[in-house]
Amino acid sequence: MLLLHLSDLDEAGWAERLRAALGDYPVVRRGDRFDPAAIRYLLVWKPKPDAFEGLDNLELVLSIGAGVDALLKHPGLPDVPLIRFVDEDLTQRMTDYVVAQVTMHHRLHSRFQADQKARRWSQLYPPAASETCVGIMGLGVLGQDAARRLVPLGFAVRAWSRTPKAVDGVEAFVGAEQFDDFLAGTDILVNLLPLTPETAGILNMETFRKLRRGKLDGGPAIVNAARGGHQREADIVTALGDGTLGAASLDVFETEPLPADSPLWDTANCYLTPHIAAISNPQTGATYFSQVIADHEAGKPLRNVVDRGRGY
Ligand code: NDP
Ligand code: OXD
Repeated sequence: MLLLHLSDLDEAGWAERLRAALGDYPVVRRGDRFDPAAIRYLLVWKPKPDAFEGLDNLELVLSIGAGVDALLKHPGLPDVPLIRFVDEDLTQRMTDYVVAQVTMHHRLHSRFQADQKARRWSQLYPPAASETCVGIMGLGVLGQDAARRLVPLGFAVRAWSRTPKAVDGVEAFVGAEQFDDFLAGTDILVNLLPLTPETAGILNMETFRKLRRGKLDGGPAIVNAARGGHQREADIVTALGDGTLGAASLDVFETEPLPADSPLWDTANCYLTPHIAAISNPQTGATYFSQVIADHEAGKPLRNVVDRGRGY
């Protein structure tokens, strides 16, 4: 039996699609009557503290999110394989977001918007894409796709990962020892890292000061589409105020929803979206998770199992 435990999501819609995809296999929701001991699979998003109580025969935990940082911190998480969501539709949406923000900063959106507001005619030519370097932190499923879509647009693309990764047309940097070199040539820094103890707070003033200056009018830009825990928001406000950064696009925040009194709301050249860069689509999600269950039932190898030691 599959149990859905989806907070802040359309659980009924997911249940309907999963029932259609799984045929005869029973799917239940939290409010339904069922024997907890009969639950073998749990599909979760933002699990409540008691989410795993009584589920003594659980075989797999299925995460509707691609990122599992919060789930890994859940004190009740049992020691069974944890499968994260990896999906073309989600990947496409994330790349859409990244490309939109990168091209906006490359074409100096902040500068020309300010000129328009001031009714100021002031010609300034943005650098060519080939003169602009996008540095992507994280060269996993999402980082690789974003890189592959930015290269044909003509950008110089570099990326930083924990272990060596090769993507055509992308200059690769690896590990802590190459982090500063990676930053030194980056004009637009894109964060697509998982949130782990090693990556928490990585978007901070020290990092911003190491980015390349002189290519983008107003200063380098950052794009954070990964997790709020990666960013030091006070540093972002300071860096945008003193010119260390020219612009920032933030989809995720230290506290979500972003509190009404956060200074980020009113910070110039800071572009905020409410964690909508890439949603998990129930239609493709039902196909993915029903296939995971079918594979497991057939004794086939599991896909996209989270490595708890690495934290992603
Ligand atoms: P992956 O696990 O596929 O990729 C992670 C990448 O980060 C890998 O290249 C990995 O290196 C690298 N990495 C991890 N730790 C370090 C480190 N300490 N130093 C350098 N590189 C490191 O993740 P995804 O691409 O699928 O997703 C990335 C994140 O995006 C998710 O964890 C989630 O938080 C976020 N996300 C946000 C969404 C939104 O709507 N805002 C939607 C979906 C995801 P290596 O290749 O060596 O393993
Ligand atoms: C995810 C997210 O991790 O939506 O999938 O943030």
